[in-house]
Amino acid sequence: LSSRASGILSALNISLDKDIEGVYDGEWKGSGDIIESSCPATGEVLARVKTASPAEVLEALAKTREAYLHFRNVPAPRRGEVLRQIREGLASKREELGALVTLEMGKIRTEGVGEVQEFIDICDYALGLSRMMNGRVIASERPGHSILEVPNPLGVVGVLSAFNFPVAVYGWNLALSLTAGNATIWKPSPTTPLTSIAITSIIAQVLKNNNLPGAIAGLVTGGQQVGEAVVRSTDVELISFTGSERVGRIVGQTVVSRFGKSILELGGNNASIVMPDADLSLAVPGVFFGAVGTAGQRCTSTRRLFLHRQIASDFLERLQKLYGSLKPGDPLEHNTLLGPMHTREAVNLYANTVSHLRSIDADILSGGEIYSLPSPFDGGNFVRPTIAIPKSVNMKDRIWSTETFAPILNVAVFEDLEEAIGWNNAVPQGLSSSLWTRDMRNLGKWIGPSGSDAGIVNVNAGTSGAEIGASFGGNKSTGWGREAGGDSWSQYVRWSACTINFSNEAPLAQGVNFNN
Ligand code: UN1
Repeated sequence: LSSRASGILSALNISLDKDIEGVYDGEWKGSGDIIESSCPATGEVLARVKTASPAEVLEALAKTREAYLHFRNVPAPRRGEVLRQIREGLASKREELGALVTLEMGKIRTEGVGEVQEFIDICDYALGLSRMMNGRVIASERPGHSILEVPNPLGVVGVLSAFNFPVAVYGWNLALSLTAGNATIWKPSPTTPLTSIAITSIIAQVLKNNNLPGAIAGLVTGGQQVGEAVVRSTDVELISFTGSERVGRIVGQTVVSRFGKSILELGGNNASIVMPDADLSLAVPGVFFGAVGTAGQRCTSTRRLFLHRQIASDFLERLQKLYGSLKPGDPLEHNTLLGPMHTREAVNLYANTVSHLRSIDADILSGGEIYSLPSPFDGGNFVRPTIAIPKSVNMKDRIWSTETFAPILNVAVFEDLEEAIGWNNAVPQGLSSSLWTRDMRNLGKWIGPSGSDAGIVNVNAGTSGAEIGASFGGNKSTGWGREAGGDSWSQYVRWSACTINFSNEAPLAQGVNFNN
């Protein structure tokens, strides 16, 4: 193993003397299939991980339920204190965890560290929340009566997360779930097991220090079967799933068929619209980061760019210059902006979409090729970020309506804002969107009833890189889920409406008279 990889792993106490145990339910174990974790930049195998056997998943689910029965009675501010300690544990290893994300997922260092920061931020948020998860008192129509809406812990939350944000998305869910008094079982992406093991180890240590059961934050690594077992289990009240629309449809249907709750974060197909009055010195780099950041592998990545005719050629010239300055390289190096794609399959997806663009005679302004780099990056998954102008602007066409999880930006030129908003809204997905303008009339239209139908509607800020304070999620085929801030927390609790009669009478509501 290369020295850079072993240095990062040993800083996180991950020993590679033998296969690593990928299951935690209070104890570390793993006797299921072995999966290999590999480095997207070099192709080297980082570690072999022992995943959960079917019996171990069931055992972990049972332990998680048991842990919930205990944890739900711990007062919420005490739970907040546990989160504060988790926050401290993560912060003390922020750089190392960020580097591990880079090593295993492939995103560049600043983005790897950024996602650990996102977990830290949501812990802060959840700590505050632990003293503010308030219910309500409602005026009753009957004398001597009160109605309360009471939030109580919900149960077990199953988190199925994706490869592209192996830390932050689990963080959003864990922090709210724990504050709410639930136990959480995590099924991470099979391609980022080391990151999930490192994160779980830090949390497990905090739980231990507080004499709490480890299964409050359980981990089951593995493939499809492990995920299915969690999704099907009637012992899991809420499933939070991030991933493809195809799998999300199955997960959603499975959970609803057993009357469970689900939060779905599925595909994005996000557009940026640039008006003629936009400040291009902000818009050009904003679109550049949105389209190329994380090598185009965020749910929130900018995939569609709509330029007003007046500024289109100027904008594209500037954008192409930025694309031209990009150099692929070691994502661990601090000045690299372009890391590898996560897997070979992702490279194939990129290549297929590029050849589709060629087959429909799209104008390819930048990119379109797979890089071949010198050793040790010859085994890496590097592709050239691509800008293309398809001939058609029919958003029903496959090139516009499908999300390709790769750095490919499709461009169209529009005449007026209504047309661009129409295109923005004409695809099945509805995660993020952004408008670049200095005219507040455009802004008002954009965020209003005839504006963007996405869950995230930005102005002079790109489609990606949301903070945790607002709720995060998308509409339509993105799944309508909301995570992180806002009132997302209210999904992680069981709400009761409690009518309390403190009078000496027992009147019925609506004036119903049931006396004879
Ligand atoms: C994702 O791509 O799954 O808004 C999450 C963003 C990040 C989260 C992305 N804060 O781009």
